Amino acid sequence: MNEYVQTHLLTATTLRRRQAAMIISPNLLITSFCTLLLFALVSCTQATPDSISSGKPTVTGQATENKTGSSAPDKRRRDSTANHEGILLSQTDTDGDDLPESIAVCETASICVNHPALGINHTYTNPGWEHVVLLAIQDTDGIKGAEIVVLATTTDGVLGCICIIHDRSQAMASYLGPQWSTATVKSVVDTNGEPGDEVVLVAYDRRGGLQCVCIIRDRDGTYQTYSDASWARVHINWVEDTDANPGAEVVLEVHGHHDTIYCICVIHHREDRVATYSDPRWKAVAVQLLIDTDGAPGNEIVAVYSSELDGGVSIIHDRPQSMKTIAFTGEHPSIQQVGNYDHLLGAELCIFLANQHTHELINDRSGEHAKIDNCQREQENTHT
Ligand SMILES: [Ca+2]
Ligand SMILES: [Ca+2]
Ligand SMILES: [Ca+2]
Ligand SMILES: [Ca+2]
Repeated sequence: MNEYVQTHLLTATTLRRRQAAMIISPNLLITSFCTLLLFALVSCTQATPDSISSGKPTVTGQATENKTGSSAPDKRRRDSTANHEGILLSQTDTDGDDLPESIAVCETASICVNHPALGINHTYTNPGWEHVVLLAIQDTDGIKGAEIVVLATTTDGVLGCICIIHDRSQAMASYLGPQWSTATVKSVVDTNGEPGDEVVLVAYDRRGGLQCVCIIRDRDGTYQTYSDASWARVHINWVEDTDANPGAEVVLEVHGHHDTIYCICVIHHREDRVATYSDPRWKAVAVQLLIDTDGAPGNEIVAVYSSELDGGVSIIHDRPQSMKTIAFTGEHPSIQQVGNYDHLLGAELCIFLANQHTHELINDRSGEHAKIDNCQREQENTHT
């Protein structure tokens, strides 16, 4: 559970990242990419029928608004050494006047917003906070000016809130579910196609039990929770569009209890539904990449799975909600290269079969796979 502790949330590099999935779990992403690049062997066996279903989210919650902004001059020293995580300093327009404000964590438990044009500071804090991490500075409400997303920890060492500072109105919206003891923000990105970026997070209770994957819709001050009794652990490495409808989908790799693989589940926040993809052959499964493989709208979710001796590749078409699994008996295929081999829309997957020491090219459109000498394309200058 240590990986979920909020102190591991962010690095200073977040400022430059476009997506919070990258922002907040750089290690996870790196792992994924390494898996891809190193052509790690993932093993499994047969391909079988898919189980696909749709679910509904369970609960909604609401923010509590605090007018905690103050215009007192900031006399406090910025303690940069105490804030080795999150964004340390940013110059971003927070009040919509097109002039950049200077936003920083001051001391360890306040956010200071300096308005050089006005010559004033706004300081946001709460008496119960011991530590704050500045997660993102993005528009979350659809109104001009960036909001400031922070994670506050209380003096008891538990989650104080995921708070969003609206500097324009000097208000702070506090998001905290009843059982949220720690939380990891995974992404701040538009998930519903409506103005403003949503905050995607995973919340845990005091014992480290999964509470929810939650999406804060700051525009109307609510959050939506997605959870299921069968979900024991979730990994979120991808928050990207999969259905060609506005807004990014949240791709979950869900483990059930007793460490079984439960599903690759996709949250469609725009429609408040969860698409569930699973296969009894998956003993281990990992999403390798999202890419269009069929030439039809929407990126496919490409996963490699393994069972004991066998393995395969599962391609999820999230827009039509279908899944195609290609199994390799006695092999643990690894994806070596992905690209447009046949010059028709959609990428092909070149895989390596270690036992036979052969390569195969998977064509998702035809559903076929065939041996290929190697993964080099005829002309490496062809677009991918
Ligand atoms: Ca805004
Ligand atoms: Ca939105
Ligand atoms: Ca979408
Ligand atoms: Ca597609």
